[in-house]
Amino acid sequence: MPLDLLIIGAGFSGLYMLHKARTMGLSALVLEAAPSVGGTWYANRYPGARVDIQSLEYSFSFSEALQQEWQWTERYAAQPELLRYANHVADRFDLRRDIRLNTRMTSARFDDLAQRWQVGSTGADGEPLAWHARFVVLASGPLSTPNTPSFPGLETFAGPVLHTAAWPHAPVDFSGCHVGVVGTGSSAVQVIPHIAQQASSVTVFQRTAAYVVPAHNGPLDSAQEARVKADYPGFRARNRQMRTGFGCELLPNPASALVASPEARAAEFEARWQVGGFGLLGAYADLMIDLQANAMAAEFVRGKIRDTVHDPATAALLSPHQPIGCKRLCVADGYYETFNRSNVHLVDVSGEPVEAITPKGLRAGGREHAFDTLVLATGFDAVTGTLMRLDLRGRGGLRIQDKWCDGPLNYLGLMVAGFPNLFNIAGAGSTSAFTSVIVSIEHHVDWIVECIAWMDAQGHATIEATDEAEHAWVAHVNAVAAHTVFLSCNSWYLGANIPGKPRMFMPLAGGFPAYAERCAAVADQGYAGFALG
Ligand code: N01
Repeated sequence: MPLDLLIIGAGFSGLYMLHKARTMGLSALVLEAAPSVGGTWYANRYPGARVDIQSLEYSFSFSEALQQEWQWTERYAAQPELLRYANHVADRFDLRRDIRLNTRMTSARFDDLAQRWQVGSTGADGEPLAWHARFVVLASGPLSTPNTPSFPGLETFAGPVLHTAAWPHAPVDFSGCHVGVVGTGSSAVQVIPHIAQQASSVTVFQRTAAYVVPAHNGPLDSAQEARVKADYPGFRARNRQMRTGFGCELLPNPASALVASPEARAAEFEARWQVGGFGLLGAYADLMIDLQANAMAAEFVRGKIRDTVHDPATAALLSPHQPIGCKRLCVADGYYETFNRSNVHLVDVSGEPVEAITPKGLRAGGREHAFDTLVLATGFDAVTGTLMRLDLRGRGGLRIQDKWCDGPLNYLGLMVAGFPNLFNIAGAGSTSAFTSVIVSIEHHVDWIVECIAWMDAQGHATIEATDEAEHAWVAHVNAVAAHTVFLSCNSWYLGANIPGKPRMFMPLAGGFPAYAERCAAVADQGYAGFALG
């Protein structure tokens, strides 16, 4: 008997997909390459790793019992607590019996005749295993394939090379070490302050300066927790009305930055800076759609950098020039302050890129910088990287690498023409990258199971995006992006962080409520834009 659903990945997406499938009476199995559930929160265990959205909002809403019983200790949970939460969910809903850990999916082919997927995997001992399923759900995460730049000489480095996205499980002791860190994105700004407290020296190699807003993390305020828990469903519903799926306690200001007085602007930015987190980008309605308005918020943050960093030359180097929020805003405490330490040095590699890693360090601009431990905080081959490494074939043997040679075509972010009965969670073409991803995950999973229930009720065996719907959707994603500041910098949203990757703006910047409405309308219209077999 084929399974109803084969789910790839046991992060938050895979866990909820399995739970929801079961509640609908569907047979489902999860394949997970890692030895644990938790996905991103299993792999990204560098010191300082924590979520950049408040835990009360970055958590499951599907079970009132779960959201009442779980107690977050901090405003922004750290990686160990998030991993405990994922494990708790797995236990609480008895999910483990249908999760195969240490099992990596290697291939998936759609069998046109049998109208089902044939999936190959390898277990921990390398033993090949085959699966048959009516539907495959890719719950493998948009940020799950680390990006290791192909620096010449990387393999010659004499000391340890650590990647933030594949951090060792044993604690790393940096005492007495001289550490080189490449990268200044979300992972780097969290890990650098921690390493700096332990290591003898830290040299940070910066290609693009990042905007870092404070989290003001601390113990979760019990009054806030009580208030939210008194009406958690209402809180979740209000968040689902937000473009980002979170932040309902600090509403976006509908006014334009361009008409506000300088004093009013400064006060608005300052108030949001004091709250911390992404709310700064909601200070004015035009910050993400108008470069002039955006520049006002950018200058406010540069002012904060100048106020914080004692050395003016270092402050200038740490000051970003791209529009704020164009690359994902970083949320962390103590990043800029770290550059006031005498053991922390900043090296600009924007004009003179890293030439080579040498046995004793790194060469850039003709100069060798010595260190004994290398930390790569160089991010991910985001959104498509994991799928493009799979042997994934749709109808007629169509390879995903051929289908996506110019970028990830998709419809609603959920399905790809030529790949029937293959659903993608939090993928290209959805708003997930701009939301609290758990809100997006719950939305995608609910849509998928409703779709399958409808297909079963109507007697359909297959569902597949049409080419027309797919092209129209990708055109819509591009058109929305064209009205924003997102195309004016090199970000992973665009695939620009990976040499040779096709440039296509992958996430939908239109806001979660409009996206959810569109998905619901498609379903209400009998799955318009899909071919049903
Ligand atoms: O990766 P990134 P990340 N030479 O791509 C640099 C989520 N996340 O792991 O900007 C020199 O943002 C690169 O430089 P540039 C979150 O969605 C969330 O930090 O490309 N430098 C950049 O500075 C986030 O957006 C959390 O010029 C090179 C850095 O490496 C996403 O994951 C925490 C280089 C990579 O930054 C990715 O974040 C962590 C090269 N050849 C991550 N190649 C939270 O929830 C790359 N770089 C808080």
